[in-house]
Amino acid sequence: MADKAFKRILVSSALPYANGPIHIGHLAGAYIPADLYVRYQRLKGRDIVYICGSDEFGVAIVMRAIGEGVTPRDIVDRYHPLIKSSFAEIGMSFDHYGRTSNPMHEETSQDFFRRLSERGHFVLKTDEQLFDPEAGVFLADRFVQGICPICNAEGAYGDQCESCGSSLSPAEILNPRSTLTDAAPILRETTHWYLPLGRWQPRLEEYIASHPEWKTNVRGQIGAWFTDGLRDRAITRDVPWGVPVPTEIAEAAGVDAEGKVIYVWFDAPIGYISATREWARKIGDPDRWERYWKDPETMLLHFIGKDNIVFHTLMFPAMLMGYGDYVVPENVPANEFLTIEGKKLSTSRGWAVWLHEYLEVFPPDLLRYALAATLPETKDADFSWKEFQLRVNSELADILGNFIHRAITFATREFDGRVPPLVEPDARDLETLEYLRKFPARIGRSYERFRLREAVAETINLARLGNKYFNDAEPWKTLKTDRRACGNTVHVSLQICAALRVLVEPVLPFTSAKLQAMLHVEGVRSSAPGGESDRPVGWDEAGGSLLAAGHFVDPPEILFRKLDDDVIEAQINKLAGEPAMPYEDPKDTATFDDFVKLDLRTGTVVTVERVKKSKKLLRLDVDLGYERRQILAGVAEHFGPADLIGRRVVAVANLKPRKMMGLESQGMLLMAEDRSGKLTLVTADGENGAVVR
Ligand code: B3M
Ligand code: ZN
Repeated sequence: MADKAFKRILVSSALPYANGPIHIGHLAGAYIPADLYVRYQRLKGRDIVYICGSDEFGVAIVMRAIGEGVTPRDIVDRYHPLIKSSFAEIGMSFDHYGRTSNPMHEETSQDFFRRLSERGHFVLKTDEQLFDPEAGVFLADRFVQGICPICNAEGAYGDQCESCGSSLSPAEILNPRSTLTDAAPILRETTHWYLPLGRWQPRLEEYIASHPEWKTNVRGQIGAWFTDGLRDRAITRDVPWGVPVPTEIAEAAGVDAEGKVIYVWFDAPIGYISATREWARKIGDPDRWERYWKDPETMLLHFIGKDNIVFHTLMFPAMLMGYGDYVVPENVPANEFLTIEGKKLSTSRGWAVWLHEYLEVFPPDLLRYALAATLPETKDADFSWKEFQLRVNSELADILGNFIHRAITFATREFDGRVPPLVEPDARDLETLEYLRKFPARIGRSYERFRLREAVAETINLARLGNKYFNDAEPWKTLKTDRRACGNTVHVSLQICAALRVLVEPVLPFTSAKLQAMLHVEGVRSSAPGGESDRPVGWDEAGGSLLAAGHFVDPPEILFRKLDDDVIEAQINKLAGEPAMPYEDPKDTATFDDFVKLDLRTGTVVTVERVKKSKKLLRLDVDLGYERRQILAGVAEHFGPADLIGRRVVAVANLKPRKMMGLESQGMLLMAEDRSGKLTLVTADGENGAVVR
């Protein structure tokens, strides 16, 4: 499969949820890698279409809306345009950027649902699901939070545990609470459609086995799913926001269609298809999308982050096979996660670098380059502002920018900006030209294998080669002693500049455009969507001689300015500083009677130990004067035993005991949580057992 020759390529990047802006973790996962790859392929002259769009359904959007007291529509209408424009500014070269609330998407998703239903690929099940008695709604996915049954971390969501990455269902969550009201959910009957993935396991195993070339991080995760055995996946939800289940299907099944929507992970990948259909309509060739989805000579590629692997490698392929006629993904080059300054990225703690904020300060190419050079391709990788500075200053400015600047400056000053002819080149000239000729294929090999970091490193190596050649040839000396040799050096150096103008385009498209404005290389293809794809000079030609003798180049402009320490410090401080978080909303009024129901007592912490196999829980013994209590507190990430032992605390002493990890918690300690999530202990003087009121 890996060697099959394809006629065309369809590339997608994961559809970002339109519930917040884009940050660099997103970029490093699914966007920068895809854009580099796509631009490379466009320069190769391949027939390629690049699709993305906003994922506008799902519980994540609804939760955000509830949190802000607005409608889901308000949320997506706010973030879709922001995401779209920041993508454009960083140079994402989508052929089309759609949104799943578009009519084309509803139509396409319902068509899928109907066809799979007609073909008997669904099962209908009525069972008891978690229901919030206070809010009066079923608690799908992220509406439930509690303890992870796999790793015992607290705060696991109904669909996924962010600590261990396990994918979960709400019913599996231990000690579940409603994220809407904090109520303990009750069980209530409801009917849903399921995709019995187990039926597809043999075919999926065969499919995955036919792709030994996939990245090991991807194959590893899939292997674990197969070992567990694929289970039925619910593909509908009781939430008021999503693609409606087609009424006639609900009616035929005797189910009330009201409020039943298709699960977001069923409709979102179909978003790739509906966006391709929108693209085809946009270019005035409405049927053209089918070629990219149904012709076996299409190579379908999904660029995603690691948390989306199961949906793209198992669930979506099963849906495509079930529908029939569709191609299945040829590769899913998923990336691992990006940390920032060594810490896990967290949007709620403000530990993130937001794309739209970055763009207010720096040019887009710097981030494209810095991220491409550190992509989490095989394991998690770290972004640090110091490394960003170092890459900009010592790679982009000192190597790439410097080489181009000195070569063109020399040509302008000593040869009136005209490319000198190559006359009786010496061994060094010939060797360098020969080396240059091989570069496109050499970098290309890395692109073809999705080794984008390597591709970018190789690209900079060409500028390194240029610098070395220029230094060794010493044209400032031969200028006086051997004008022919000097002209040859300038000739070869300008050819390297011209090659760079093409070869840096995938990673540095804006810089490449500036280079074009200085060098005026003729007939070069464009890596932009819908750009000049029929021109003679593309990737494969870039290593040849692109500039004829006598060709005129303009004086150079500075391509990269070095970044000063204070600019970088400012970014580091911003990251660690005040989180851009709102204060928590004021709570509803409580009566005095409500308040006095709580028995608040002062006490002293006498023992503290970590609870085995739990990242978050500490077990404490607290002396309340009249008795000792065992209290479990989910604060192990904030405090160690030494921070708490001997401390005077305030405890809720009449809270109904709760079991966690097999231990009973007989109370709760009061703490204050600030907007960044930092906890401080509430303390009190006086004797143990004093009543707080
Ligand atoms: N919106 C999840 C995410 O942003 C989801 C991807 C959909 S891709 C079809 O991680
Ligand atoms: Zn877990």
